[in-house]
Amino acid sequence: MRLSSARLDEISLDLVEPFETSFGVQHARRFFVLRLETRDGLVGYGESVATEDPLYSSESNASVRDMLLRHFLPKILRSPAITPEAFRKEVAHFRGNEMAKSAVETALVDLAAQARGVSVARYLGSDRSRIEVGVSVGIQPSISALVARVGRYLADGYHRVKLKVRPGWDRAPVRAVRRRFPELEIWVDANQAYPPEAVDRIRDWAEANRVSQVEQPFAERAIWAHALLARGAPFRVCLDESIVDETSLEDALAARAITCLNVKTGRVGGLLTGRALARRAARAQIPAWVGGMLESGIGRAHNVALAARGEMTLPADLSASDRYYREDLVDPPFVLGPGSTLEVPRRPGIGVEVLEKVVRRHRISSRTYRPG
Ligand code: OSB
Ligand code: MG
Repeated sequence: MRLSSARLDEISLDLVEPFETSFGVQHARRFFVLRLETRDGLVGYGESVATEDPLYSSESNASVRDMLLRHFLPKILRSPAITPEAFRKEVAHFRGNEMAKSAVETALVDLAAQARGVSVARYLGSDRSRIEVGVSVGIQPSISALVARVGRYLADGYHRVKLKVRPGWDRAPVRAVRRRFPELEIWVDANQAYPPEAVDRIRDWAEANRVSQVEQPFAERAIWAHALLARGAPFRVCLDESIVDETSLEDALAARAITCLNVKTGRVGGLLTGRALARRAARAQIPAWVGGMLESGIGRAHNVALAARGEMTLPADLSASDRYYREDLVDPPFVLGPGSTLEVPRRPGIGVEVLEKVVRRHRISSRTYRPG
């Protein structure tokens, strides 16, 4: 493939309601959409999942923009034959910056799939036509608000919830949800908010309330604390932020610090690494599932394609478009179907149409780059 242009749009989309985690509250998402066009007239899209400030990980919109403008876009525009695999190799010497890499890689996968006449799901070797999903529930203003929020998501049709927790918002809210919904599958996610000393306390409230999975309670690099929590725990210990590449997964497995893997396309540099990590998890016999970063329909389509792979044995954090945004950037939007599922698009590429009119309405800036 040879590119004729790369357009970088900065988008701001208001969330339908604020999303609070241990690292902050998001009212809107501000992110980049990358549109690549080939000389043959194919158009591929990718999305960056970084936020304005580096709160989830060390990446931010500023770092993503810098990597794209100074390094990645010039490279792919210059290349006479660019593929997702070649791009991964060419940028491997740049440390980290996985979200920036992922924005490019996913757009290239969209193009490569279209060039082959298949969907991104087919391109990745995914074979499901629907994927099971759950919903990630932010920290709420009160416990009663949380119980009501969970109740509405269940009424919408979601089968499992992931409650965001942090010190001071854990035992009581989790217990209240458990009391109101005795059979519900409950996961929790702390986004690194606890010190390693909290191992016993976390085990206590998680076990008492039949939480089936605890995600990333400790710091990204606190592998040992996760291993201590996982030892003999009646719940899975899921790593999110700690796993950024194949080496970090290998180390976490060796340390027995991981009994479940959250695969996030943006965090690991794209779909190809995401697939490699899922395969490794399957070989280690630990369940894997696809996580989300409140993506628009563009990133969601890529994630859904990855979630359609057989290694993903737990429901994804990929909810319907209307759980996030009043108006999505794609058509059709993702809607929740029977059995808490989303349909995997079948058409070539991401399989949904990007609504350029809606993109224009929500964009803050736009620049187009060409070879030479
Ligand atoms: O840790 O999984 C996370 C959203 C933003 C940043 C981090 C996380 C999340 C979510 C939301 O949990 C998942 C979704 O997109 O629905
Ligand atoms: Mg998480």
